[in-house]
Amino acid sequence: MGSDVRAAQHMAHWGMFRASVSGGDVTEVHPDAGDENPSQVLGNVPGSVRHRSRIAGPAVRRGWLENGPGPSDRRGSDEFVAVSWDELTSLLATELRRVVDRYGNEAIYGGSYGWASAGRFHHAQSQVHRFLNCLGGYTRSVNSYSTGATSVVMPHVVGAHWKLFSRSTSWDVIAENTDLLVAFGGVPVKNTSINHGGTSNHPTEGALAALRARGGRIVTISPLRDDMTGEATWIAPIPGSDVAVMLGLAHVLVTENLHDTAFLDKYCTGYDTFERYLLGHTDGTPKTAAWAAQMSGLAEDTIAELAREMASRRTLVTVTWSLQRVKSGEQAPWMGLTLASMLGQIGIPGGGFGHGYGSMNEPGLAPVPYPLPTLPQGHNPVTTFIPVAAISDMLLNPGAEFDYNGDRMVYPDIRLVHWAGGNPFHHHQDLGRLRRAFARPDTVVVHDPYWTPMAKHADIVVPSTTSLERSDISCTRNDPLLVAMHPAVPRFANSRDDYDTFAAVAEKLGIAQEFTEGRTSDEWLRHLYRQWQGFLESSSVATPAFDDFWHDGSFRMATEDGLTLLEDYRRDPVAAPLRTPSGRIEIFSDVVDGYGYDDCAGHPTWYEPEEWLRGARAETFPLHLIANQPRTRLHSQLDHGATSQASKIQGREPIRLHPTAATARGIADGDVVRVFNDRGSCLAGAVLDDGMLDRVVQLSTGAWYDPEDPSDVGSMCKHGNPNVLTADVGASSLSQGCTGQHVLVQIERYDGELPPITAFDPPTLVTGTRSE
Ligand SMILES: Nc1nc2c(c(=O)[nH]1)N[C@H]1C(S)=C(S)[C@@H](COP(=O)(O)OP(=O)(O)OC[C@H]3O[C@@H](n4cnc5c(=O)[nH]c(N)nc54)[C@H](O)[C@@H]3O)O[C@H]1N2
Ligand SMILES: Nc1nc2c(c(=O)[nH]1)N[C@H]1C(S)=C(S)[C@@H](COP(=O)(O)OP(=O)(O)OC[C@H]3O[C@@H](n4cnc5c(=O)[nH]c(N)nc54)[C@H](O)[C@@H]3O)O[C@H]1N2
Ligand SMILES: [Mo]
Repeated sequence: MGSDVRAAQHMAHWGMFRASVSGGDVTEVHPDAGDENPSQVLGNVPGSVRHRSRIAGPAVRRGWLENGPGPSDRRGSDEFVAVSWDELTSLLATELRRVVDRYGNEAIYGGSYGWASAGRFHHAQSQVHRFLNCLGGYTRSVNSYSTGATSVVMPHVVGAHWKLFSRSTSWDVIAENTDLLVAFGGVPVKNTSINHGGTSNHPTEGALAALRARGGRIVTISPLRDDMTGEATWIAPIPGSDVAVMLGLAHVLVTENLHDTAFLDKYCTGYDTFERYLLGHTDGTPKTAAWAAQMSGLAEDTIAELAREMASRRTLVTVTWSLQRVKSGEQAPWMGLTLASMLGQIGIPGGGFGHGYGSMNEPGLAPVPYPLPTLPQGHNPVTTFIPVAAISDMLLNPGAEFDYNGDRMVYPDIRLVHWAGGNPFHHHQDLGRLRRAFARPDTVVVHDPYWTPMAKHADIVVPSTTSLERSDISCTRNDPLLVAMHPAVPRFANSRDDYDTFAAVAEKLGIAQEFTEGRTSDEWLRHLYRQWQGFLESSSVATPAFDDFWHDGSFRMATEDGLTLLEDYRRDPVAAPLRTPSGRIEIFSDVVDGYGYDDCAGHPTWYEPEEWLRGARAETFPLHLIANQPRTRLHSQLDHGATSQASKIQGREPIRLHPTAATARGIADGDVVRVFNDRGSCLAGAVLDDGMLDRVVQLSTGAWYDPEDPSDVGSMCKHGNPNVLTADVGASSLSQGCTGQHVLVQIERYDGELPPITAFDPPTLVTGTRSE
């Protein structure tokens, strides 16, 4: 391979860059000149292509190869046998055929949740879904781990949820017009590194600075001070108490007659019912500032004064997505919108409501007004689905009933799980339970470039290329650039593009023509581009020829600048009604009320969570762990990269804790600690920080799950994955959304001998007798 030093242009979810290459790997990354604030996550890329954790060739779990398909608790501890590509594709085709013939397509779980890589054609989920659709369909998943509660409740409340992000008030409008930004969950700039499908600029920090320079004030409401960078007033309620704080603010508005009744009358429905609850007429508890202070640990005056200030200035209320990734997660965005409605500034530049500023590099960025090139996924005739975070429930309880968004549904009996581009051992809660769940199906198929814990739990392991090894086109809804992703390096070892793998399996199954339509991947890129071009031409938008685009490297699309969320609706609620039953903002939803759930009423409601500091569980597990997104990487991706590794303490994921909590436990900065509760335990490296509540600790997601004893499902994770601790429960009967953000724990100094990190070592791989 030699030292072929060039600089191929590439797009990752965390930014656009050029990659210098030598010896078949990336040696340096050069952020795109157009990016005003490039992400440090780029630092994980050098060395990633040929890292020892890459899967070098097709592999099959020994027990599966020897005994055939069937449930097995050896998943995750068995060794693997290296096989040829021909053997792998034959085994996979035969097994898919067996499951479809014997149990029907419903028995294949193809939800395959996960972020995979940027690039519209090689997008792993699109590939696996298209492939399985050609085979006759699969049980799918709906919603996301990101916004599981929001995506179910907000359509009832405002008739949409994506629109809240993709058509949110733009950063420019906020910088120019907002006087007071009240940010529940802060605006953590670390998270604005990322947008799905890539992102060419990072304007958040600049926008916040411009807002301050204009005299705007920022109030950040979060257990962690650094959820906001730069000058701001920091208010730290105990985690999980935000809805109580918002109710307290609302109570002050009503009792001091500061709420906008004209707005509530004209644009909302059901405010009166909500107000009776707020004032305590329905449950005997007025949600006063004093009550909210008691729930949240804040001072009563802090709440009352903030409410008055909010009513007196151009105020934007924003709620991060983290606030809905908890039990009763529907309530915070619903109540945030209700609070903004009471202030009456929705649809006015710089006022109103926002959801997800600082959660993703999407809210606040201008959207592209037309569709983007997309690989068609075909039609799935199987109607069975699960809310995405019900994976363990489904696998453990076939035939059991569950609630979801007004329906009573039944879990299918899954025989084969097919995953490409996701890592459930990153994303799911209660990993011990997940391991028991993954022991149930007959077959688990995983495509990944790396020996992630998910790949180590598979029966059939399909080595994928990384996006750096292939050509693709990237773009995303709230970014102007369509980008040519030029391959930076040759394919690693015996890996293959997922597309080529699916094409080979499709050939063996007799569905090659349906899947490939006779195109190679390069032909698909041209095809998708030309299709998109044709669509734009019909709207009189000029685009370059494919070859020019490919050569130039990018094409700048038009964007809709200067948006204000729900501006149209405010201007004319009759001409531009919301897609709710009433056409208005539903502070009270008859539909949700009609479901009769005891954990999600018809209006925003305060529900005491189980995992919180004021509950009974805190007597045993007295620290509130925030399992938030990692600053140093995207989820579990490239955890072995330089930026991620630089943050580790003795190889373990850093856990931040307050000096008071540390001293009480004899823990010093840099010590390794054991974090535990009744579900599991992990090691982590202590970092002392007084910018947090003293009973809060913070351990981000994403350290590769690394059990001390892989054959024991409850084994301690040596590396610091917080999902060994989190509860596998849905947000409510309405959404069943992911609740991984919060969990109560206890911590102690770890004085035992430190077990070595083995997460990035490939499993034992024996060479099979068979060859290509
Ligand atoms: N406790 C707790 N848990 C959480 C959260 C939380 O707040 N707290 N947050 C949740 C959220 S919001 C999310 S979105 C999820 C994220 O969970 P995931 O999206 O599952 O996490 P990733 O690490 O991004 O996994 C992507 C995988 O795709 C692989 N990959 C990359 N490119 C390709 C490709 O081209 N082909 C194939 N086949 N594979 C590829 C990567 O190597 C990686 O293993 O985690 C959730 N989990
Ligand atoms: N660098 C980086 N950026 C990312 C990701 C990543 O993995 N790495 N993942 C991306 C993805 S897929 C998603 S969905 C988004 C997720 O976006 P979010 O869900 O908004 O992100 P988190 O970092 O989990 O949480 C944001 C902050 O909320 C605060 N918080 C937690 N609980 C509470 C609470 O009860 N009350 C209040 N007031 N604040 C609380 C935490 O201190 C935390 O830092 O991030 C995206 N951005
Ligand atoms: Mo997410």
